[in-house]
Amino acid sequence: MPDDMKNSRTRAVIWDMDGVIVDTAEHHFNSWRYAFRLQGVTFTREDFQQVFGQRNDTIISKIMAGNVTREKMDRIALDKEENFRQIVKNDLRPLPGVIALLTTIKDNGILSAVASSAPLENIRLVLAGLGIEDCFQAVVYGDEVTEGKPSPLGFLLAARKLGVEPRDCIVIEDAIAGVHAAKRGGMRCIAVTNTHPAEDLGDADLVVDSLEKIGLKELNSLLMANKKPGDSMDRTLVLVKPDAMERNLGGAILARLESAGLKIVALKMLHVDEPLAHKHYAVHTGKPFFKDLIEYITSYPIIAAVFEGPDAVAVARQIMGATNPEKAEPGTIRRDFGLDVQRNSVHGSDSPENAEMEINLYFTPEEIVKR
Ligand code: IDP
Ligand code: MG
Repeated sequence: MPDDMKNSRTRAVIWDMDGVIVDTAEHHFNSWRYAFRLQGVTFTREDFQQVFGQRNDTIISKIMAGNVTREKMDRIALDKEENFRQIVKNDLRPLPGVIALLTTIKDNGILSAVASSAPLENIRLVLAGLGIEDCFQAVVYGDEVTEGKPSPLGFLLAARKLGVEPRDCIVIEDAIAGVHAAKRGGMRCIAVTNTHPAEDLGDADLVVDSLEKIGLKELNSLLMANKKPGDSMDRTLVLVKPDAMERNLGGAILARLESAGLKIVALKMLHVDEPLAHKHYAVHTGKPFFKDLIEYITSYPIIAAVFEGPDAVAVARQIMGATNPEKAEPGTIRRDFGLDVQRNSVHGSDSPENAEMEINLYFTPEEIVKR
C-alpha cells in the first residue's frame, strides 16, 4: 500500500469461494451424490438446492435425517472431499470478472479474504490452482468457526483477521445462507446469481448476474451506504494542478473522483497567487523543492473543488495514488496523468483536519453547497 494511504480506514472484500470465485456447484453435487451412494442413500438435486453453501456436518445430518454416528459422518465427508478434489484438479476455471475485480481491489489498497464453508485443503487447492493466493490476506475455512452460515461467525472472523471493522467489509456471496450471514454480521453484501435467481437473493445490497459488473465505483458506493447514521461526511480539497490543466485533463480528473462515488459540493477556477501558494504549502517551507513548487502551482490556472463523501479524504487519495507518479499504483490519476513528482496533476488533502484548513483557503462557506 502506498505510504500516503496509511491514514485511511482499511476496507475489505470477503469472498465466498464456491459459486463466486469458481463454479464448482456441479462438482459438489456429483461428489455428494457419490459419497451418499456409498452409504446406500440417494442424493437428489432438490436435496442439493436445500443444503448448498452449508457446512459438511450440517449437510450430512440433514440428508441422513440425524441418523448418523460421528464416525460415519467423518467417512461420508472424507469420501465426498476426496472425490471433489479429484474432479476439481482436472477442471478449474475462475468465474467471469473474478480476476479483474481481484486486481482492482489489490490496486486500490483494499484487502481481501476468503471465508468459505469448504475445508482448508479445498480453499488452498482452488487459490493455488488459479494462481491467486497473493490476492488474499486472510482465509477462514468451514471448521474454524463453531457455526456455519447463516451464522455470521465466519465473516466476522475474516474481518478480525484482516483488522477491518465489519461495516468496512463487503461480502460477495452466491448462497442465500451466505447473504444472511453477511447481513447478520453488519456487512454489505453483493450477491451474484451464479447459483440462485435474483429474487432469492433480495436481502443482498446489490444483486448482479456477473462480477464483471462490479468495479471500484460499486465497491465505494456500497461502503458509503454502510455508514452508520451519525457518521459524518468527510470533505476533501482537490486541485487539478497546472500540468493537467495545460493538457486539458480537468474534466477527466474530476470524472475519476465522481466515478468513485464522491460528490462535488464546490467548484471554481482560479489562478493561484503567491500568498495563497505559500499558505497552502506552508508545511513544505524550507524544503529543497519549495521554491519550484510555488512557481509551478502559480504558473497556470487551476481547478479547485471540494468533494464530499464518507472517508472522502482517504478515498480521494487512493484514487489519486502516491505523490510520485512512477510509484503510484496502476489505474490511479497520478500514474495515468502525472509527469513527475512535482507535476503530478492533482492535489488532495491528506487528513480531515488539513482538508478543513485547505478548503477554507480556497472557498468561503457560502460557496459550498448543502445537499
Ligand atoms: P501530496 O501531494 O501527495 O500530498 P506532499 O508531500 O504533500 O505530496 O507534497 C506536495 C506537493 O509538492 C506534491 O504533490 C508535489 O507536487 C510536490 N513535491 C513533493 N515532493 C517533491 C519532490 O521531491 N520534488 C519536487 N516536488 C515535490
Ligand atoms: Mg500533501
